[in-house]
Amino acid sequence: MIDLYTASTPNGHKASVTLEELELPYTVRSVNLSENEQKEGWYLKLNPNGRIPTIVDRDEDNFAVFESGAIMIYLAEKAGRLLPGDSKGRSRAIQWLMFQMGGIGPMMGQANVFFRYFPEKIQPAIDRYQHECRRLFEVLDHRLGESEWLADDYSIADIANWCWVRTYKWSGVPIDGLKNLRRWLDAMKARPACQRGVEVPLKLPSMVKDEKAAQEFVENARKSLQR
Ligand SMILES: N[C@@H](CCC(=O)N[C@@H](CS)C(=O)NCC(=O)O)C(=O)O
Repeated sequence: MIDLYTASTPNGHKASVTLEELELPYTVRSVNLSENEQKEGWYLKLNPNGRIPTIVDRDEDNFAVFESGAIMIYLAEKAGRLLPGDSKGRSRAIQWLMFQMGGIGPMMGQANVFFRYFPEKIQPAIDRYQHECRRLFEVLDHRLGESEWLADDYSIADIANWCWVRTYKWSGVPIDGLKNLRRWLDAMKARPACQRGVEVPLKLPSMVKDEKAAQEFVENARKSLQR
């Protein structure tokens, strides 16, 4: 049994979608980011970085894993699925996973900070991160023009990138003209495990449609930025 410590964010969803796809039994412990619970001493013992997600594998002497990419690799290896066994196939999947960890995630995160959360509008910073996200989306689109999935078969690399890219409207980054990316986004969204995973720990209203929910989300994010 896996214990998942998480919140409704793209990095949290990477862990819950992976658990859903692998059909591994897990419990969910919701971490209250607006109350800064992720920086409490008990949680820092599991995740020294004080961020979500974290898993604890109760079957392996309560082994704790932090960093969403490391969690995905750990779970895929535990279940023996979603990460190829041969060294080149495994490397290809890890390359696209790291592309998300070092590119898509941090850049979309910063686009959100400057486009949505920062009280001052610093246009050059907004442009910088949104343009870089668009460039990264074009890299994905090119890859998806030559392959159905990012690596050889459906893998944790698709899950990691999708959990972020699906929120492109919130980051204010257009996907116009990226037809391969659009095809892949639709294919991912149609997977029942993906649908279930993004409702963990709870189903959020669409931030781009629900103004009140968006405002509340922005206020909480602003509080976190001030800490
Ligand atoms: N590199 C980390 C990033 C995790 C991360 O940034 N989590 C955010 C939510 S998406 C968080 O916990 N934010 C709260 C905070 O920064 O205190 C990972 O991939 O696990």
